[in-house]
Amino acid sequence: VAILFLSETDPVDEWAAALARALPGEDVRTGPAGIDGASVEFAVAWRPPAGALAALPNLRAVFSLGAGVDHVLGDPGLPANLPVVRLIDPDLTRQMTEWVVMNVLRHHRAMPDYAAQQAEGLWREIAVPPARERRVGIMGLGVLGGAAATALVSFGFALAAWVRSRRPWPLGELFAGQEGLGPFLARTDILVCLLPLTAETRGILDGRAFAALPPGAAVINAARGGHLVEADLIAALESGKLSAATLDVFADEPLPPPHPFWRHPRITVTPHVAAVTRPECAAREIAANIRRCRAGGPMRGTVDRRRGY
Ligand code: NDP
Ligand code: OXD
Repeated sequence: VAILFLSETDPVDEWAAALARALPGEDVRTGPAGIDGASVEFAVAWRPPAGALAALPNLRAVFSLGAGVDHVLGDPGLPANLPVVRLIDPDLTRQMTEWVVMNVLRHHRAMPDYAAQQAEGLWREIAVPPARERRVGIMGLGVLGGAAATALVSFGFALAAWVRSRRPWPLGELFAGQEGLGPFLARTDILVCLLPLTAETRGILDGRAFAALPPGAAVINAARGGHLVEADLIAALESGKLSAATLDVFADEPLPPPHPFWRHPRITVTPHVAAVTRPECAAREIAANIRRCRAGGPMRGTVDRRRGY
């Protein structure tokens, strides 16, 4: 078996067909049942059950079905030296850029307030500053955050980003590390989270972060639910410290029906759809990496397991 597909939530047949098209002649299997684990060379996985990858002793790499790899790295039985490869896919990047631009513009142009006004039949203009005075801050300037920043700068927003490692950045102000976080938040009216979920970033959108933002700031989370301390968000919205939030990802997905986010007047919910992996596009990227690996070269998107992304 060359490639084993492991996901309980993705369309198996579509994936099997896409992988077979991208890797003609390869033996592609779906699900671990009836397979000799020792024969599997590569796994393509989304939230693999704990221990599933450890049962494949000759695995050369595991490919995440998404850009995030927290669902793989969270397996305590993950073999120590197994290369974990995240998905870098122009289609995924384009979708995320669309979603982020759409929501930054929504908050910039006071759409949550206009929606509330419409519910009351209220015809009233809300003053909005020009884009150059609207300070947008992106947490995480990787493949997705970087592309979103490039698109946002064309609207003229005052951009900043927060990253781990300092370097030159021509599109705006760059803040790095723990010491950069406070100043970054203090100058951010619309905060966009596009960080990977790691030990360092879990719970980073908490009451302390919200307190550091200017009054009336908006928060957009397209990264992972684990970044957000949910009760702190509700408290910051209720107190008026934050004006609104748009959330695509949640600690518990699907977001349970009784969850207060569903009905909160200042929260917009989308069901983890900011960027959805399309099998046809992703299979091409995974196939290219399998070829690189077989040729003895580095794979694109190999995760630094120590950093967690
Ligand atoms: P990348 O690995 O390309 O980029 C990660 C960025 O985060 C880098 O700029 C990195 O800084 C920064 N970063 C990481 N840790 C820290 C830290 N401790 N402090 C400050 N900055 C940090 O990731 P992608 O852009 O490909 O993806 C980001 C995330 O988006 C994914 O991990 C996933 O969780 C989420 N996602 C959500 C989707 C959705 O539909 N909602 C779809 C796809 C992805 P540096 O540049 O210094 O290394
Ligand atoms: C991803 C996701 O990580 O869809 O790609 O969340």
